[in-house]
Amino acid sequence: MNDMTAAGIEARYELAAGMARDGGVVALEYFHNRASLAIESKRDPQDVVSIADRSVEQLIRKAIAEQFPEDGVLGEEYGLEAGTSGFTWVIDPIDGTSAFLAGMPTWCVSVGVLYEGEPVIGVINAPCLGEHYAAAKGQGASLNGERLLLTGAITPKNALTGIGSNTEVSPQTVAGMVERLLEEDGNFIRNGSGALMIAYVAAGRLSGYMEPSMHAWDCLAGYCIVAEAGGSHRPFPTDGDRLTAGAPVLAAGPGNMDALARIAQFAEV
Ligand code: LIP
Repeated sequence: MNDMTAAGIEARYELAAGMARDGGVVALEYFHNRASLAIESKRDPQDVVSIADRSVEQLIRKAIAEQFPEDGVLGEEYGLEAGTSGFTWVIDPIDGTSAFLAGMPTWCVSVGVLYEGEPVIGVINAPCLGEHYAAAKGQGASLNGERLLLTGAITPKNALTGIGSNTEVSPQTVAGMVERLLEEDGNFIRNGSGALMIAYVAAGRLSGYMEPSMHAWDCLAGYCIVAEAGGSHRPFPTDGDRLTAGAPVLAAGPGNMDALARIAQFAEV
């Protein structure tokens, strides 16, 4: 990584962290007043959105446009605006929208930055939990300022593994993953926010996280945090139209990738 790229990452890292926090403040206000939110279905009644998601994404997009107008931006609610700098922001204003609207605390604001398609910044802020995960390429990962360093102590056999699902994936595909995990003496959790569960992998709470299809805005901030904490992740295709398409997601703590890949059984990239 040359000095110019490193300087570009440093400048954006500060904004990403600030916008994840500021977005979290706005989202938390809506969360406390969620009874007044009009809930809309997107793909189907399991895929929901409200003004909370849109307001947070608009806030973050405005700040990026003011400071880095040459950057690309991809957000869950307003899609892709291509840039010219090589940097692309991937924003999930509220990941875990279903949990958010149901009054559960497992949701977060996820802000990632790619450079030439690679995750180089990841910030995930979970306001209800008081947790702020942050990482930048070569600078390590942290939770509330405390360094995250995975040791490989947890495995699918002695810890929980996150499994995500949504209506874009067949019930049989998800059931197969659950069955194979249970057959290998593991157990699973799904809290409705894939981004937050990927952050949990970086924090050593989960042996890994797998989901048959997620979008870049759901997972790439978390991928950066896991990598900088010493974990690993499956590649996520970001070239051309694949950046806005869904793809399988797998993040793993040290030593767990092979076992989790066997359980996930995702096709090669
Ligand atoms: C959610 C993901 C979750 C997935 C849900 C949904 P959203 O994102 O974080 O892992 O299982 O289907 O995609 O829609 O709440 O931002």
